[in-house]
Amino acid sequence: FEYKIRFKNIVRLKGEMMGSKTPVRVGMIGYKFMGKAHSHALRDVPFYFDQGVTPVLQAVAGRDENGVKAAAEKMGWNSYETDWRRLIERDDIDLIDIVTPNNTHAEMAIVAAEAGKHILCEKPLALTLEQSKRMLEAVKKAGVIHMICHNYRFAPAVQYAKQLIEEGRLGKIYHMRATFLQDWNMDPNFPLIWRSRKEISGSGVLGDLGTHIIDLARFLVGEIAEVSGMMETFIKKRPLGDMTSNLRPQIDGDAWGEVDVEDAAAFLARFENGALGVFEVTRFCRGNRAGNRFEINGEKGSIRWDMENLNNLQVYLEDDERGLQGFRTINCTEVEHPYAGAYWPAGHIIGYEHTFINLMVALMDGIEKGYSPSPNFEDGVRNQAVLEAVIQSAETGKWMSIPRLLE
Ligand code: SOE
Repeated sequence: FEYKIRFKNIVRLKGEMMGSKTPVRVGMIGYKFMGKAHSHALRDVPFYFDQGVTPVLQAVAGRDENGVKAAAEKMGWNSYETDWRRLIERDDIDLIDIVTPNNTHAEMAIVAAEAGKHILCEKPLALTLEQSKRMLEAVKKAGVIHMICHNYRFAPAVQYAKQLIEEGRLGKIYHMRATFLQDWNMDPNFPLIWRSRKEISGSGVLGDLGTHIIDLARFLVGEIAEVSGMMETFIKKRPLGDMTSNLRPQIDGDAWGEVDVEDAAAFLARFENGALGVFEVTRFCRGNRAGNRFEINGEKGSIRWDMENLNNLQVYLEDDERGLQGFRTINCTEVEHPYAGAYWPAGHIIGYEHTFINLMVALMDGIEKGYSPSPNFEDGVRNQAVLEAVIQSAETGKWMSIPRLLE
C-alpha cells in the first residue's frame, strides 16, 4: 500500500545510522496533553543523554486533519496520519506511542504488537484487568519492547528514595501513605469529559490518579497483597462536554448526563512484605492542583515526597545524633541523584516534563539493549489488578486479595 508523508520527509531505513546512533522512529497516536509531554520528552532525550539509539519524531496520528497537522508542525513531527492503523502499518515506524484515552489502549497496543512495533502506552494500561492481560500476552508473543507511562517514578528524588530503601537505609518498611489530590472537577457545571465516563475511562479518579500512586507503592514498597476500598461520586449529573478536550472543556448545548465513575476513592492496603498502606485519590480537594505526595516509614528512618516540589526529598534517619535529628531536605539535583547529573549544575532544578524525558531514556535503553524496562506491561497488569480489587472491595464492602497473576 501507499501512504503519504505530507511534509519534511526525512524517512530513514531501519538501522540506518544518525551519526553514530541508531534511530528509533516513533509514531505517536494522539497529540493533546500527553502528546505534548511525550513529544517534548522525545525531542529532549538526545539533548541531555548520550545513548546508542536516538528517537526520531517520525509521524503523529489524529482523526482531525487540521488538528493533527497543526500539532505535527508545532511539536516537530516529520509527518502525520489521520488513521492510527495506517500509522502502525508504516514500515518506517519502530515504536508506537499511545497517548489516547483509555478505551483505545488495548486495541491499538495489540495491533501494534502484531505489527512488530515496540510500544509505550499511557496509563492506566486498559479499561479492565482482562484487557490488560490480553495486551501483555500480545507484546510477549510478538517479542517487542513495552513500557507503560508512569512518569512520577522517574523524578530523581523518587529514584533516590528507591535507592535509599534498597540500600536498607530505612530498614524494614512499616508504612506508606500516599495521596493524589486534585480539584478541577468540583464545579457542578464542569462538563462530563472523557475522564468521567466509564465506557471511555474505565473508572474515574482511581484509574486516573490511583494508578499513579499504586505504581509508586509497588516501585518503592513492593507488591500489594490485599485492599479494602471505598469510592464516592459527589456530583451525579453533569452537562455534556467536548469529549476530546482535556481539562478546559466547552459545554456542548443543554444536554446533561449521568456520572458513572467515582470522584473520590480511598483504600487501605496490606503489602506482601507486611507493610501497611493508606491511599487517597480525589478530584474534590479544594486548593490541591496535583497533590501527589507520599511518606514511607521504616524501622530506621522515613522519607517524604511531594510532586509539587518534586526535586526535594525529605529524609529522616534515626542514626543521626540526638539533638540534630529531624527531617532534612535533600535537593536531588546532584550527580549522585539518578538522572539529575545529565541536566544542570547542582541546585538548578528540573520539572514535571523531565520525568517524561527520564522515562524515555529508560525506554531507549530497553530498545537499544533488548529488554522491557520497568514499568512495563507486566507492571501495568499488576497495577490494573489492584485497581480492580479496590473497585470490587468498594462494591462488596469486603477486603479483596490481589490475584498472584503472573506466577
Ligand atoms: C488529570 O487528572 C491528570 O492529568 C492525569 O490524567 C495525569 O495522569 C496526572 O499526572 C495529572 O492529572
